[in-house]
Amino acid sequence: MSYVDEVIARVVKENPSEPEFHQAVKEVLESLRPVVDANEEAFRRDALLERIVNPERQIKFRVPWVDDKGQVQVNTGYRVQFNSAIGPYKGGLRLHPSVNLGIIKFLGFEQIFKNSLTGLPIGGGKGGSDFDPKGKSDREVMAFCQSFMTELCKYIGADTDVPAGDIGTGAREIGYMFGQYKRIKGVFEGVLTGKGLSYGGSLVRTEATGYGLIYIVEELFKCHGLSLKGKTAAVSGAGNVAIYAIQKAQQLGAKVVTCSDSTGWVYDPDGIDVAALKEIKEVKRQRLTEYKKYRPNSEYHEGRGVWTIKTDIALPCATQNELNIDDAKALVKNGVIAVAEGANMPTTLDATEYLQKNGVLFLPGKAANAGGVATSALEMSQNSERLHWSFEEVDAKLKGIMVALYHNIDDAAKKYGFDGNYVVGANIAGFEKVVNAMTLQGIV
Ligand code: NDP
Ligand code: 2IT
Repeated sequence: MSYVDEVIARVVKENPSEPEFHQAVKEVLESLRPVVDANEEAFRRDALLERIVNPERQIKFRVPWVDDKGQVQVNTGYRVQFNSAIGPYKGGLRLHPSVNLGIIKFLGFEQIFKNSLTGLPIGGGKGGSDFDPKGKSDREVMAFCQSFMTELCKYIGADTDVPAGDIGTGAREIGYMFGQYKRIKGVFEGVLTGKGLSYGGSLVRTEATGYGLIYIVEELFKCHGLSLKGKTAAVSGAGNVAIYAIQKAQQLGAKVVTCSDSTGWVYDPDGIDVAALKEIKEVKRQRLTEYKKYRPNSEYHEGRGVWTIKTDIALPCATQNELNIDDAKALVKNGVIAVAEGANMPTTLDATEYLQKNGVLFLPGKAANAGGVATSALEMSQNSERLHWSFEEVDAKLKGIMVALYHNIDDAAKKYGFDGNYVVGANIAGFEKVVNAMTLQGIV
């Protein structure tokens, strides 16, 4: 059996009931075959792949908090510190009832390669809890965040592990967590990113993942003699990533006609109204059923369906495995040109393969959504030098990072004979830097 196959089999055996983690490991290791085959003896001797698929540390803890009725609730908290070869652990905190160890491990594993691709000195980590912020009062969210941080603060720090937002964790949650960290540790430091602008946050961090997604699609299009102007796009999700992807796509002349949330989806033939979407989701925290009140010409449908609409570009920005093989077939049938992942692993493995085989330009999440964590690293830099950069300065740096990232993965794909396969390109380019750092640091 090849080394890659052996390690995949071992991961599946040793981590039962973690299908998302298996999926992420398979996708990465499969595409590393050319590199691993070329270095098999040395990699085997150093157990390189076994080390890369095993987190350096995983922390699981109890999070008790009191709800508004005086009832004690208990959630489970996680932080997986996956790989610190190239910098302090860095990655978001997901708050969603579906969270379990396998999901946090898949996200942490992806984060290693994504963070490497940004070109910045950040290692890979991820955390979160099965707490559901939906329908909770601000006081309850604060109670949860304070209890969560009371335990998490023992393991993180500005130079060791720097969490940030993800699904369910936005500016409000980061604020409560930062306040509690500072109170317990007595230190004002850049221990979290995505902070408010009044206490050390960076301009553009809120917009960064969505903007970065569109910047890399713009570069992909440019290199294929295409333009975003006049193109139509389907977006899924209606959260942080989706909202700012829609905003930037529209600024650059594309028309985004869909968005979705966990219960339904919207089709707006005139283009999604971003101001209305922000009001509904960021301010009022309501469901997308409200959208029709702002835009009477739009349609709301229960369930899922954004990928059935004929568009030039598809941007999955909600969650893992939300674009399956049937969706991929519908997109191809409708002549989609490109799919770029704003979310982490939103496309199933067979759907990815189908899209690529049918000539669709496909940008994987670890490349396409890296603008968020890249800007988090820029927030860390600003915190370290105790300075605050302008919007234009951060935005220009973000754009530069996304353009360089595109060429990095494009070059890596070409170098190994997989021209145009950005999954292979991203995995190899991300892996090479981490492996180099691990090798130079010895067996740790
Ligand atoms: P948000 O919580 O802001 O938004 C998530 C959106 O997706 C919401 O509209 C939510 O619906 C919907 N959604 C979440 N879970 C499901 C589900 N199980 N089924 C259907 N819809 C769902 O999160 P983000 O926008 O921050 O994150 C979206 C994706 O992007 C995630 O995969 C995340 O890991 C990834 N990502 C985020 C980055 C960031 O900087 N925030 C950076 C890189 C990647 P509802 O409104 O009903 O809750
Ligand atoms: O998946 C991701 O890259 C994020 N949720 C952002 C992580 C970060 O540290 O900014």
